[in-house]
Amino acid sequence: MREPYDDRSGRARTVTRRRALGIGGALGLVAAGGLSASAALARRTPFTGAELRSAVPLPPAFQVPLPLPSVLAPVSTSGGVDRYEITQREATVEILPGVRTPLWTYEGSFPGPTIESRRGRPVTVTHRNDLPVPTVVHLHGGRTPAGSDGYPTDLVLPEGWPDAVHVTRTGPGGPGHVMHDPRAVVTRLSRDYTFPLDQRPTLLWYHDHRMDFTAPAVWRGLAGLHVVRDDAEDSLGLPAGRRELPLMIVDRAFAADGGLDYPALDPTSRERPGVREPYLAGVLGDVILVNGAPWPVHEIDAARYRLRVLNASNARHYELEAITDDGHRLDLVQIGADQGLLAAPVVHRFLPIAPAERYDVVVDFSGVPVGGRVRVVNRLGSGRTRDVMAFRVAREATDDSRIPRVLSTDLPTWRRSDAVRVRDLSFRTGRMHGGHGWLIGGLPFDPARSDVTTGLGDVEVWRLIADVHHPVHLHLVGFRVLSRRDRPPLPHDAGLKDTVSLRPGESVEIITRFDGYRGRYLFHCHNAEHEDMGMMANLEIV
Ligand SMILES: [Cu+2]
Repeated sequence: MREPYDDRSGRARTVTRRRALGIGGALGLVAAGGLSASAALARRTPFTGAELRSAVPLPPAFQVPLPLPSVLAPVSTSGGVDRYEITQREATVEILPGVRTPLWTYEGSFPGPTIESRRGRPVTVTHRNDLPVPTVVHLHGGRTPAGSDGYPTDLVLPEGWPDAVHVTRTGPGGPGHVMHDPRAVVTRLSRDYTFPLDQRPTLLWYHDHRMDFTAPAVWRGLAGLHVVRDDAEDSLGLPAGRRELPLMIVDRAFAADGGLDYPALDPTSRERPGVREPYLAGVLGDVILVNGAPWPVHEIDAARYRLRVLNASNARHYELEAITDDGHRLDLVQIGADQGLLAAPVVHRFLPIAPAERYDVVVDFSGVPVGGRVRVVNRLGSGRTRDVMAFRVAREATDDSRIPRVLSTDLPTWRRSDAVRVRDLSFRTGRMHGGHGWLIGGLPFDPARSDVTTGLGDVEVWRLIADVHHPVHLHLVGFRVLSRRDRPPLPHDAGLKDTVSLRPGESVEIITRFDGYRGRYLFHCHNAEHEDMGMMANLEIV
């Protein structure tokens, strides 16, 4: 069977779009016929989740200018540390023209402000919580000491919230279930997060990671970018300045009152986690936002651009391509992955991107005539969700940028023989606290349980297996993809990753070395609804 994500397949657009793979259906099939039957069904769907329909009129595509998130100024740069302050607060912003949308934000905007940093220069961010619920900040892709990594029970409580020494989990549809996490480090009102940033330069992102409530918090706007740079990357001659564009892609849906729609069981995100039955496999919106604007357009020079793409959607997958209005497809030249530069460029015609993945891509617009338009489309979308954004070539321009044949020489080269152990980890649906859940190794997340314990410096191979789409993310470390379905990795698996997209029924092997810091970390599915409904596990480095 052809795969919707297969670069070599020209048939993706002929894949029948099923409205949703309901988890109830998947559960029934798992019970009746095991993983293979479920996977066979799921493989025909380009996504895992169900789509909300907006109740307000939606604007035409390619009218709103692409916003560029503001870069946050440090409050201090003394002592070799850059210090920042971010207030998490409610704000009302205009996302759809003429529509006012209340959000939860970092500093009043969505995306939040971007932090620009240099490799090896520590950054401390003081987050103040002025929201009505507890929060947790995680720097996705950061090589961060455990105390600042945003463990899901290390809550920052807002004013007036009762002292929460335990996490209450009632479970979607199930009886009460109380979890106690004696190791949680809870603060009130604010918390300092320190990031050493002793890591390869790349695009990171920060977002909420509160236990059981990450999905609604990110959906409401708690996400921002964090760039790490170094001199070696700066010297490569890649497109830079205004020819380097961060593109945070998300999908959202809008309710009749202009607010974001989300099928939460508890719309206040205070007590009861989870989403309504049709959305248990993931929440999809019918509006595509790039940097917080619906289907935006950006005026460009006829030149090369470096596009730093992040899929910050809760559950939606994209397979991006860039097409001119006369149907000519532009190459997507991948120069970097989640964890920085590749060894050498990889040319794609389409680029699949799962939730939380990043791709660093150069696109050459020099062949597009002035006045011409290039649309970025999602081959997995349909109707309005097929469009993502557009570029309009406004002027001729000189271009002295280049794409070196060698981009980096410092990628880890772990071999299977380096591994001191091999682990098998399944990512599947199942029962949790009397309701539906998403499980790793058959178990829902429990902060008090020991799942994976490894030694600092150990190299391990993990064999991951999925029922439906699960983008699997490890905190602290980057990894390399060794195989997919016992075959060599796909072209977009190149480089150093921190999130790998498991497709329905697929097994993927990854290899990594657990170095950096000791402590309690996590690995989890980055479908945010799955993550909230159990699909996380502890990673203890000793
Ligand atoms: Cu998942």
